[in-house]
Amino acid sequence: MTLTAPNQTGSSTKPQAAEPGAKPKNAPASVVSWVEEIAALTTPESIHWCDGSAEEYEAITNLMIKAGTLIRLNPEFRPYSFLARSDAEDVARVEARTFICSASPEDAGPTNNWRDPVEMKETLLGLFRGSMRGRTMYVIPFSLGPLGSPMSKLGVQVTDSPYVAASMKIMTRMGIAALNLIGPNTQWVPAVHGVGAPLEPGQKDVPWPCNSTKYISHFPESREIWSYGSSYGGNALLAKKAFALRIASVMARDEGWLAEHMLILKVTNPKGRVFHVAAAFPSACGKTNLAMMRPTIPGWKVETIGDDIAWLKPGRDGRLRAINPEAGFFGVAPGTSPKTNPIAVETLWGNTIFTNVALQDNGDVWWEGLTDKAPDHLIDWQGKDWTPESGTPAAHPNSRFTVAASQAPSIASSWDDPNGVVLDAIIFGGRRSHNVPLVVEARDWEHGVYMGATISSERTAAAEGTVGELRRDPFAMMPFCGYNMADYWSHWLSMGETLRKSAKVPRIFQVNWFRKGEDGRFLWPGFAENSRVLAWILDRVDANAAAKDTPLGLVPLAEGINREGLKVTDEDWTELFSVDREAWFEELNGTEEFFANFGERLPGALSRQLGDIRNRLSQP
Ligand code: SAT
Ligand code: MN
Repeated sequence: MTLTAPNQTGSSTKPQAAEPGAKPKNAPASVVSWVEEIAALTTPESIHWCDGSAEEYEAITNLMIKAGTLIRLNPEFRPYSFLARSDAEDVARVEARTFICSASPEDAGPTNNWRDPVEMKETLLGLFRGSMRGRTMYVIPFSLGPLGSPMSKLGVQVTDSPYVAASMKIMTRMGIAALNLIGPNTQWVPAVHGVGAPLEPGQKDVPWPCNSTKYISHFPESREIWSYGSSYGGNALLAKKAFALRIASVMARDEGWLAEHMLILKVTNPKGRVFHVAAAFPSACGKTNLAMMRPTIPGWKVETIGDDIAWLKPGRDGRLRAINPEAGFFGVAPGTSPKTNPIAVETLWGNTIFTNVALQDNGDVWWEGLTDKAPDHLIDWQGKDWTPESGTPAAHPNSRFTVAASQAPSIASSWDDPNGVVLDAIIFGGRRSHNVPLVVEARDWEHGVYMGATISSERTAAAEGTVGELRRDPFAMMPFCGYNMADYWSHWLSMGETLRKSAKVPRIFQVNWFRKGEDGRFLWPGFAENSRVLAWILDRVDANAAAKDTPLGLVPLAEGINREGLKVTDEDWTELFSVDREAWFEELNGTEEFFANFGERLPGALSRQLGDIRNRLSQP
């Protein structure tokens, strides 16, 4: 059997919901024939077409409570909420098992795991054959982006995991309304997900079925996703990193837009002027905290549009517009507290699926950092008794909450505007204890692309390698770019050309909240105080703030950022922006080595930018 990408023909009459779970009347022929093909391969016991209704969500979660996959939390503290505990081996995205299967290895590039698409398809067909036996296959039509928006894309995921089906209801616009948008000529992305745990007749299921063999495979040319063996996060919620970043980045390259690993903010200044900002940060840089920030400076207001992914496209006026393709947050729980992120804590009042956090004796959840003092007794993420003496984390470090974006008290009313919002500024961040100043403005778009391409962050967890070691994460897209990273940089450069021709181009900035002094102390308080830096950035956009030219770019004057009420001394301030030439020459040598991995595909503009910085640093 050969599986082909679905053809794009279908019926012209709108689908209508039938009995719960049944195939909708007039379901698009292209979807029906693909679903039949996958069912013939995987042989599920039954097929459930998701309509996306609240009743359906309730039925699926009830089913999981019976199966032991979900525990209902105490409604007194956490109404309409659940706890899921994963298999101990299935707790995070697995980059080593994530593949880009383009026809040519050069099109995947040196930063991706490449596999031959024909061989990978054969492997997957072997693994998926009969793999859904004894299970229900859920068919999940979804829209990435507001329903019917010209910037949105459609997809259909099949999965034999009810946990994935329920999570997709929160994370995307899912169900009959999305299916309705698939016409005879509509492009949609097929995504196959299987836990890889067929059931023999009468065999008792486990709460979190999965397989030790895992493949998260992307076919950029045929725009398909196949994922096997894991039900955790981006491995399984295929609308997220797999579609909205890896496949979408390829679509964006071909269609002239950008699919980015960025949060989106709406910011209003004291004069009432509204700005929109997109920002890319590697993991462990407080991206969710920034997305939900409550500013400390008077008169400024920050609202959330997205916390993880942004699709950016020039509008009819030529200006770059942004949408959040997702409809929910899949956020890391540990470290989220009333101090670090009060808005996230408020968002999680109810209607939330928690995965791998700890359970309190009162039926509510807990994780490290939520309160200063841990409760005396908990059930940990593996279902075992836990006390503060246990010496292990009660919640898994990658434990998560899944919650609708609309539930955030900080959500902007424009968050699902089908026309998107006009971007004024783009920010690139990283976690760097040395070298990188608190904030620098790029001289122009090309310099900004260099800033994005050279994002790097220090490792914070031993699990990721040596703590403190530098990890390069260009545009925070290292694991998420669906094609050659150097081609992606060229695409960013050419987008600058396009934007410059017809309109105002967003200004680009680099930030670093994590610089340390000689004494090892953080020089900047971070968290909500980052609103002061944001204010300078937006004052720059409005041409109200002065800046000083340095070899690295434009930085604020000492009085340019309001430090009232902060313990940041004048010496700290100087250190936050100090440039150690020797250290910077080393930094540039490291960047040059990194760039060399891309050979001839490296855009000349980036080598030129590097040379310019070296020259400016060499001047006395
Ligand atoms: O699991 S996700 O890919 O959704 C989140 C992450 O690991 O970045
Ligand atoms: Mn992310």
